[in-house]
Amino acid sequence: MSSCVKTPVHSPIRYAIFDLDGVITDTAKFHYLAWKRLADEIGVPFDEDVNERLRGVDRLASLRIVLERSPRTYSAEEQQALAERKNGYYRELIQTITPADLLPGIPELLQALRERGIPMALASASKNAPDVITRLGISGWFSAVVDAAKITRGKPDPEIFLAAAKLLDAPPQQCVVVEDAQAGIDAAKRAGMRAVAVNWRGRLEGADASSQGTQGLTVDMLLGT
Ligand code: B16
Ligand code: MG
Repeated sequence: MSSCVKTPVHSPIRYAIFDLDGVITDTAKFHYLAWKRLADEIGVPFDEDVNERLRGVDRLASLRIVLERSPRTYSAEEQQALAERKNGYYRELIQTITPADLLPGIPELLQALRERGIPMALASASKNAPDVITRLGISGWFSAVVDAAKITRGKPDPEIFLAAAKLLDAPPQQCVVVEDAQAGIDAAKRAGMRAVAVNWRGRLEGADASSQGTQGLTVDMLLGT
C-alpha cells in the first residue's frame, strides 16, 4: 500500500471531516447494482466506468450521467421518478450493511482520532448517509452529519464541508477532509481545508496527502504532523 504526504499547509488540524462512500464503507457496489437494474429496465448501457463517474455525485446529477447513453430523453418529472426508483433498489441493498462493512483500517483510525480528542463529522452527498452509518454502528462517533438533504449545492461546491465545519464550530483551516472523489477533493480545497485523498485508482489530484486505500490512512497523515 503506497502513500505520500506533502508539506502541511493548514496546521494545526484539530477537526476531521469524512466522506462516506469510498472512505468509510464501499456503498459504490450497491449504487452500481441499483443503477444497473434501472439502466437495464430502461434499455440504457451501464458499466463500471460510468459508475466510477458517479462517485460523490448527487442522485439526480448521477441519473443525468446514466442517461447520457439513453436513446430517448426524459422530462424533469420522469427523471424524478427514475431517481426514486433507483433509490428504492439501493435502499433494498443497504439493508444488508453491518459493522463488518467498514473499510479496512477505518475502525482503528476513528478510534485513534477519538483518543487524540479530534472531533469528527461526516459529510456525504448521499441522502441515505444517516441510515448507512446507523447500520455500520458508527453514528455515535460523529459530532455532526451533513448529507445532501441539508445543503443546496453538491461537491465540488464547498458548501457541504463548510456546513460540517460550522456544526463542529471549527475554523475551516483547522479541518481535514478525507475524500475518494475528485469533486470532494476540489470542494475541500475550495473550503480552505486540508484534503487527504483515498486514491483507490490513482487518479485523484490536488490533495495535500494521499493514500492508495483506507488501510494506509494514519492520524499523522490526516493532521499533517
Ligand atoms: P444517494 P459520498 C455519494 O456518496 C456517492 O458516492 C454517489 O455515488 C451517490 O450518487 C451519492 O452519494 C448520492 O447518494 O442516492 O444515496 O442520495 O461519496 O458523497 O458519501
Ligand atoms: Mg465518496
